[in-house]
Amino acid sequence: MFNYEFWFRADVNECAESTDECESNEACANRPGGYKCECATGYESNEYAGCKDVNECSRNTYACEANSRCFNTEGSYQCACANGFRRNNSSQCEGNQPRRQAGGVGELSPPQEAPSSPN
Ligand SMILES: [Ca+2]
Repeated sequence: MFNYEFWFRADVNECAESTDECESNEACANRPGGYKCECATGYESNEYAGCKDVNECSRNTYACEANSRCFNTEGSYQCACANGFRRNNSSQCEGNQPRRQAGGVGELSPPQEAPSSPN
């Protein structure tokens, strides 16, 4: 016997219709008869806290140009010119005053990570 109800309801795409209840750090994946919330790009599954941000900077999975530094952000990361360097018209970090290059505070302060202190 033809199951009309199953045929009618088989292919509801909750993701496309935005009726899913995935969190902002999750990506909706449509499944037959339902959907699944998976960690979005830039996040990974954490046993205790759901999808957590990946720190690309500490994992060395970032790609920043020369003379720039990596700053972790929620769901991604950003590159900012290191101290003494400025972004030129070619979007490269060039410096004519690289005097405070090492050990200084960056031009941007990372919003979430407290600097590690020796004590
Ligand atoms: Ca990140």
